[in-house]
Amino acid sequence: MSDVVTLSVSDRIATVTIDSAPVNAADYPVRAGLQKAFTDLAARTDFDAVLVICAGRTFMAGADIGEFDTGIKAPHHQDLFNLVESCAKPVVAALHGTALGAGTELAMACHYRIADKGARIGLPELSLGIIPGAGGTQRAPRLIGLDAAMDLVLSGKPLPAPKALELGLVDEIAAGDLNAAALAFAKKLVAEGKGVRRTCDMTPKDADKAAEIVAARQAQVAKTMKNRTSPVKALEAMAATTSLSFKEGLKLEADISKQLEHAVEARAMRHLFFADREVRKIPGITKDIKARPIRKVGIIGAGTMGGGIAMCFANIGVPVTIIDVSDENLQRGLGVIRKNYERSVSRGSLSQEQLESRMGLLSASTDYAALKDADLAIEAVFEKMELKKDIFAKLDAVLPAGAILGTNTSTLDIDEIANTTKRPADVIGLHFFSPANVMPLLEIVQGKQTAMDVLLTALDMAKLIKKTGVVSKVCYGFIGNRMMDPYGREAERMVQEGATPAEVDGALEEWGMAMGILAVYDMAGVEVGENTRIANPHMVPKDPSFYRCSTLLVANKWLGQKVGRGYYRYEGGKRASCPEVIEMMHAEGKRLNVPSRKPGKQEILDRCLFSMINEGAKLLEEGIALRASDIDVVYTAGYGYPRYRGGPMFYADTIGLKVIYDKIVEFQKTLDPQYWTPAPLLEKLAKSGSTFAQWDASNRK
Ligand code: T1G
Repeated sequence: MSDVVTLSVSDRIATVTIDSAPVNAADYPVRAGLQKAFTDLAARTDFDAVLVICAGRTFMAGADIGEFDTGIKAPHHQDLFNLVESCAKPVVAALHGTALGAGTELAMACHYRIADKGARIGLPELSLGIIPGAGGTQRAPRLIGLDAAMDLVLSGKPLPAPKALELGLVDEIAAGDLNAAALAFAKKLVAEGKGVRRTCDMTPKDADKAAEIVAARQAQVAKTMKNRTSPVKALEAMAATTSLSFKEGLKLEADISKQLEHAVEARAMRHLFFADREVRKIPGITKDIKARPIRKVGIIGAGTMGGGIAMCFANIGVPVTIIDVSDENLQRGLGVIRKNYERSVSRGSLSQEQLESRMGLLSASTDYAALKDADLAIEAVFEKMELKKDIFAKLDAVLPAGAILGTNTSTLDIDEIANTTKRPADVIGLHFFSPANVMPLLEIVQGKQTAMDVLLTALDMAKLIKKTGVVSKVCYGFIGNRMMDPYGREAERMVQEGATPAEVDGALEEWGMAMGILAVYDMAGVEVGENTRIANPHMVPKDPSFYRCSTLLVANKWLGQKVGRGYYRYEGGKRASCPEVIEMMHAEGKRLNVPSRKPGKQEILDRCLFSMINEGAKLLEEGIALRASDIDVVYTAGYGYPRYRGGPMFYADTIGLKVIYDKIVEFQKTLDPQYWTPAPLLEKLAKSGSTFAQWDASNRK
């Protein structure tokens, strides 16, 4: 027997135990061990039932995702799970932690399933650009019905055990110890003479409604998962359960899996799976460095950002004290937080009791002395350096030694702020994205003097509050906003040249951006960018046409969604083109002698996406971003960049850096040389036929 899969028989119950940290992924050793165990069992008669259990923190959490790039050796998942299902005696899977992907498929190939009450069971393969490839598309519909199976696969969200029980995905929820309950369940099966119950022999209970179910799900995919292949193919494979035999359906599933595994969509999403975890690996944070405790948090500023950040900590049970200059501000801020929680209660994602316990963790004061026992304070006030310096001086005076001083600034110089304190090593940037209690991205901005244990604490904190923390060094706009600058500039410029906001945003949204950049400005407030440029005149080129569109909108107080008009008009939550604004911008372009032209969709994409990539290359060579894959995480987690494109730098690699470089050189001639100078790193990689991925690999410490 392998050391990751063991087989034992006691009291005529066989137990197959998988023990392969960290998540019992179905890598080759696990698959080979499982194959050996069930091959041995096929030749034995000294048992009446089989338990399949996993050691460690979770039941099998899927195939080994890394194997897709290195090659998957036999035994292949489908064949292996068919072997499990063919067992002549009843096989019971005991599920705990997160049974995902191949883990759920293994469980469905077993004859019965018992789950720990906290277990979650899912088929998240679409998040990797593939479909369940270990029999899941054929067994899930047979077990829980076609529509429920399609919902499970399309959502990718793991089901809590009670819901899985309700759907028939599990047969019982363990009252106490899972393994003991599973053993009792198996013994009861034997005592009651209940034999095998093979999923492959079942028929989807809603097979008679297949046509309408499939049509509805196809419409859902067309609307919410555009530009993607895997969701469409997943529906095709699952629909086959009502027309093909189990064996034919498995063949279809295998053929589709083969087609998808190395397509760009799957490679992009696999890249992000690992990139999302790579961000936590920071050179210089060695094993001996320990994170500081975070037992109490102070938030300075009871506005939208401060309130959202406070919720992040209250959500994980950490007490928060909110500081502001007046009780009126504090009460308003607490009121907004309560409203946010009440919305979650009305949606059913939070109980009233949870609401009250979270609100109970929030206290408010106008006196900084209330922070005398805080381990972390995060300033989230207006973007004005003098104001922030004043706040940091107050924090420096009251916070206990060892406390961490964080600033939520999105553009100002962390080092300048740090130097106003006596403890610059304890100062760090924690750039949340609005709404802070929702958006997953957190830019962790490492100042020149930020201590390594402070950086580690911030990374651990990000995981605790369920954020994707990405480390950036200090520059104007850090990673995300620095790259958004040229992206937005090109969008605005094309409107001055003669395009309309709807044409620019439409091309970007058709390509896959969640929202076009001009609509983003309307959502965030057109004045935000304008105020930042006013506060940082040194950052704005002398070119008078630069960002003139938003300047004009701000001058007219057309600040975007909140006032009903900006680049667009907003009626009933819908955005519509605004002829008056378009005319005003085209006239301004003419007044400033911006050459009139009508960029087509491809030019819109190239100018917006390649300007972003060029800036990303500069961030890498300046050492602001540690990895190209970190930039991909920033853009997919915080800027609505489609995950199935892998992020700006991955996308660049799929286009080819030479193509991008040549296009930028062309723009340098035909557009504006001050904006279209190829980043030296991009030029170097393009000319050497290299990729950003190779740059990352060569720089991995
Ligand atoms: N394969 C390889 N490595 C994995 C892995 C997997 N499936 N899951 C986790 N890891 C690594 C991860 O990279 C990290 O490594 C460490 O384990 C801890 O993970 C045939 C084709 C289970 C909810 O999509 O969702 O089955 O960074 O930091 O926050 O149909 O891991 O420490 O070196 O995420 O506690 C489907 C993916 C695969 C589940 C735990 N399964 N994993 O979260 O820990 S495709 C998935 C997760 C498939 C079949 C198809 C999470 C988790 P390192 P972590 P966590």
